[in-house]
Amino acid sequence: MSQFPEDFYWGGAIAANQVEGAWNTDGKQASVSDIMSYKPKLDVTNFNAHHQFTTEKVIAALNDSDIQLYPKRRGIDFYHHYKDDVKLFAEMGFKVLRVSIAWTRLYPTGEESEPNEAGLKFYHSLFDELLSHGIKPLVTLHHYEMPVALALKYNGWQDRRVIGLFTRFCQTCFEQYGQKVKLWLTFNEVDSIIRHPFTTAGVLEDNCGDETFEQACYTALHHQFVAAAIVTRLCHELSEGSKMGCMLTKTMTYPYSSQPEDVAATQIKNLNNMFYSDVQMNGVYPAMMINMLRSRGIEIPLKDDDLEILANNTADFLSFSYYMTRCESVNPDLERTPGNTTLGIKNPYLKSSEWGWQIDPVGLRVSLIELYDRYRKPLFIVENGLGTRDTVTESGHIHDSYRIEYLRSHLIEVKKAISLGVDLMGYTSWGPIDLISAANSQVTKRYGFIHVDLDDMGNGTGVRRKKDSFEWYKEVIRTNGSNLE
Ligand code: BGP
Repeated sequence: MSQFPEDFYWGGAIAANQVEGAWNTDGKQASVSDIMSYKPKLDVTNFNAHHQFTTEKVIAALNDSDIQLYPKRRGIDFYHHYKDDVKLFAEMGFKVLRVSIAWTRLYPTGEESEPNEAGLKFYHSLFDELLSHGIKPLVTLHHYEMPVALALKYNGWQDRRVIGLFTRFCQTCFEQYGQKVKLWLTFNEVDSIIRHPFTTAGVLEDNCGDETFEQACYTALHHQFVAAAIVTRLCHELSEGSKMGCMLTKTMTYPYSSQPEDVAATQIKNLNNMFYSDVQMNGVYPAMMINMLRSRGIEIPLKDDDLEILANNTADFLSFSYYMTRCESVNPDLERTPGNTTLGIKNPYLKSSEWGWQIDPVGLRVSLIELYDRYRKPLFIVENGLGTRDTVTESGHIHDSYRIEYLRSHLIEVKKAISLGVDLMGYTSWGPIDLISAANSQVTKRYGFIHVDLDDMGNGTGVRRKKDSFEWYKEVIRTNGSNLE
């Protein structure tokens, strides 16, 4: 097979916290992302310093009403513009749109006894709008959107009781939207807990009780694994015909050289990366990882029938994000470059984006083959794209040939993997409309086919404009990828 399958899900991916805005409207309360401030000059050599939070920092942010400093609070106002935006996605021929449901719209503090009606209504309208255009929703249940209230009260996912609260939120989602949504994802980039534990799991470093901060992160991760398994079972029970995927940041690492020590160090990096999907796809903790963690004094806090729950409720498919690759070496003097919330050794064969992320289309083919060979279950690329600055010409055009080239070269590699037999369900490019970037909270790091007239401070009309890539992607979808070469 050298073509994309006939029923291939072409589309785009967004997340509530990066587009909706309206952060305290209609009963919604703050999520962890609403307290992430604008950081255009994020020092990735010390990424953790920016993403480790204390109670004091969170409370200060909650008391700060500055909307400019916290861009995710305003997003691109998708909350009020979604009908027009969905119309544009439909014009491109989208078959699927990946969105997330903000936990805080349905349960503002995570602990209400009844869901918030206005929040329920918003997502009903969004899904109805999508379906009326023939676009299927692919819904992430947890995309850096935990209620801040749960972070403060329970130290987020470190507390096992959060499993129950999240399960109740998911049950509401399945009962409310199970007829409209048949494709679901549990945790966005579940592995990101070790890179930014506060946004991924609400873990505050000063609030870990008897556990060290690192132990608290792995405790929280275990609770997320158990929760993902429980809601996978629930989803199958409550939403007939639904499929539940897990979601990994695919961070492919190459040995910088063929020196065996470089290869060995690289192997560990890659094992670490796939540890998360190993648990969610295979239903067991890999013994080698348990040993590696134990050697650092970390234990997985297994309780009762956790192992059975994990084993019996694996994900139906593996979805992943793919933006860049990196190298590894035992030589400490090699030049490093940032990636998606990571730092890696620079690959001399690759070019980088303005944000330092190394552009590697072939790495996507390698990733697809590796993941399919490892799990033998369908894959779904749910994020891929180029974040970069765009220029609007005097006549109002945006000539983003660089974006087209990035996406085209990646899709050609996807096609090669499919022709080898990789079972790929779909491809949703990240940020089909400009949105607030996750790590830096910038809008000027643009991913979209659709330009949004806003700057980093939120100045602008918010008007949507089609970039050159808009027509290009429309043609890719229309021809089912046969125009790529
Ligand atoms: C992924 C996240 C997304 C998204 C993307 C791009 O890790 O799942 O939410 O934002 O990265 O990263 P950024 O927005 O920092 O450019």
